[in-house]
Amino acid sequence: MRVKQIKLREILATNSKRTIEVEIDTGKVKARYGVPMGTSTGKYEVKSFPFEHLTKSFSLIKNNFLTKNFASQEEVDLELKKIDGSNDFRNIGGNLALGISAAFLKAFAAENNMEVFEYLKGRMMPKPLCNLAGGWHNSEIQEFLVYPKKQNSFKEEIFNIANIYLELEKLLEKEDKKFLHGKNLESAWTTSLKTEKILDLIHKHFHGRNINLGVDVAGNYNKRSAKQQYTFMTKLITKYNLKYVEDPFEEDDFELFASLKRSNKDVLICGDDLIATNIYRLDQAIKRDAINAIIVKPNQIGTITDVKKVVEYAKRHNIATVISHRSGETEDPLIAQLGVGLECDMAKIGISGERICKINEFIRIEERL
Ligand code: 2PG
Ligand code: MG
Repeated sequence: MRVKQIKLREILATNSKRTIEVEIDTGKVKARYGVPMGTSTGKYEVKSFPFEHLTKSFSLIKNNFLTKNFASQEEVDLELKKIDGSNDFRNIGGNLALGISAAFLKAFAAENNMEVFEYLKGRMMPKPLCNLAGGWHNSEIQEFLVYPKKQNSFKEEIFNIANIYLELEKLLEKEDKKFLHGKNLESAWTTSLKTEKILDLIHKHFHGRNINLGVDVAGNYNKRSAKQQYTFMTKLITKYNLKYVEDPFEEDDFELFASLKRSNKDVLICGDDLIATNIYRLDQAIKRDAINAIIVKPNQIGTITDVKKVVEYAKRHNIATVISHRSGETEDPLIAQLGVGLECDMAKIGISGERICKINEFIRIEERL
């Protein structure tokens, strides 16, 4: 595939910060991808830069790319890595790399008259993993999450979770005197209730509704020591029957992840910042038996090929794969296409507000399947 035109533009993300979008034109099809951004970014993610820092590397890439004929996604991504020369896109920027890589993926699919999930040859609908409530990004528990225990249809289960989200609003109205229907960066309810009170509410009112309960701790110890954090996590898991715990410890604490996993065999212990969608970090985690689930965020690693590789590697080692949005998103629904195309087990996508772009894309894909 040859590209006739490639453009970089600055657009807004859902957090009102500026991000980038890459658009390519092959003469036959046009494709574009808006790159998301994290708030609690892990230190092992590839480097991202603001638009004004990217223009120089972009013109370099543009000149190079306009002269080439790419036969596959792998070739595109290899070329990006070659131009950059580092292992974390510190030269051209991981956000720019992903913008180009993902725009190419869409173009490859479109040139073949296919949707991305079809082009990737996947057919499995992930289970939605949705945050109902949360504090801000530095609170004790960043996200209070639910996902279906069993799923026949994605649509049925996402509607079930949406009902729960709306019922939770009513409960918060009653229980939280300070509740003003506020939402956080991912449009989950913000509440002044304490961690255990929130878990209590969700557990008590919704446990019979085909959902499992989980949390994303985002490695925040809230002034506890690592040992105290371990005790706290164990208590929450037991008391509220948590089935999913993301980043309960800091991003270098493989050993603590491993002991939590050892003593909670039926709980998904998920690595987000711990792994940063990086196959070498995943390999370390596997060797230490630290996790049984992995968050997959394309912009943590910078190319579609590396996303595919990390998902395949995780699957080979029986690690549940969770494709995920970022707190700062664009309206781009690509993660839904990737979730199905790569046959991920779950998709962390929120349940309200701007998050519906991904949800509705999943609904459309399911209809096609
Ligand atoms: C997380 C995410 C998404 P951010 O911690 O898992 O929910 O937040 O994009 O800020 O890393
Ligand atoms: Mg996380």
